[in-house]
Amino acid sequence: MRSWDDLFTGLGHGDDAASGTTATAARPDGAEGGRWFSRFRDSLARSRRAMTAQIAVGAFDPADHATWERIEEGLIAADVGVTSTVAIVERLEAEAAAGSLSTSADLASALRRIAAELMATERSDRIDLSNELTVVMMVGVNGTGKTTTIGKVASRLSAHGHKVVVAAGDTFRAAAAEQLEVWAERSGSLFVRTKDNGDPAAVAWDAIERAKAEGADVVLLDTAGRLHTKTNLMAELEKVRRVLDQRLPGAPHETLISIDATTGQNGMRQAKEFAAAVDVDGVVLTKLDGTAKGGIAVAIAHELGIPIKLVGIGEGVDDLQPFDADDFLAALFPDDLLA
Ligand SMILES: Nc1nc2c(ncn2[C@@H]2O[C@H](COP(=O)(O)OP(=O)(O)OP(=O)(O)O)[C@@H](O)[C@H]2O)c(=O)[nH]1
Ligand SMILES: [Mg+2]
Repeated sequence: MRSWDDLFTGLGHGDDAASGTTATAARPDGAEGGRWFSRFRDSLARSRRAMTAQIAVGAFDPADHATWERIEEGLIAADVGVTSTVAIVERLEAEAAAGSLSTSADLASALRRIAAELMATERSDRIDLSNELTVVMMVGVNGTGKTTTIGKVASRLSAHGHKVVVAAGDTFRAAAAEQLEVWAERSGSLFVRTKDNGDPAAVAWDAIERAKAEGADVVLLDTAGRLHTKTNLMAELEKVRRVLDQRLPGAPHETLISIDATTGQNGMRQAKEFAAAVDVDGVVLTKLDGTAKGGIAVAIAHELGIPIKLVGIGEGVDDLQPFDADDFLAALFPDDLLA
């Protein structure tokens, strides 16, 4: 097992397999896409409509200033954010001036290409799960979907034969451990917790001990999204990381930050503060099913410089998918964008 991607291939797509409905939706590149791709595309339809409502009021005319204003407004409406929007439109205008943009299909294809370039990061967009023991730590602002994502990941891992320890490092919020325990049971994972307001670093320690004792190969560590103060929270997360590394040098192998897509630019500002304090390897963009602002993915990858690895598209156990920028951008900026 080498990567996140592997967790979503090689098995039936969750309920699809169980219910006997086979995955049929075709991907634009002709590859086998599966139900998830059509759902992903549906969830972006609203973002696309928000954008085209702005853009499509007039004909696409690269020589007309109003065209560029509309494109700018459209990108902002889809929550691509000011910084990324300005970068995209500048490059589009330069290409138009060079004569390479004349039709709206040219525009859509240039949007996909430029956005993909902005979203490309130096960091690996994969996770290696081939260690003897891999520790994944989940961080992020409260309510963004950390616990739910851990539940979904635990279930994917279990389905692929991994032995998982789920650890309740959020000791601050009452009922946080109980919420996680439900997910742990559902996925057949081992569960580690401490008392309310206990030390999360002790939970991290216990989780490694338990994994070693029972031969588990993945630890998923939940953390608090909120404490009395932000400074306390960052210090706590730092301590947890130190303890993990002490018990298992190199851990955590993967720190994921969850970002709620529905909170748009505000959520991104909060995520920026988090990412500045904690070393983050990847983003889980949650609640993409409930937003007309899917363009936030472009802003996140561009402005944070952290790859989006997974997307949440619902509250159910199978509503988590690996992020594929090309698929995403094909859904956001289809050739018939202005049709
Ligand atoms: N629609 C939708 N809802 C989601 C998704 N992910 C999480 N949720 C819901 O968002 C709410 C908050 O999720 P949690 O997993 O509890 O968030 P958290 O980050 O652990 O929150 P704290 O523990 O308070 O810090 C729950 O009601 C989840 O069911 C998603 O991808 N789509
Ligand atoms: Mg939680």
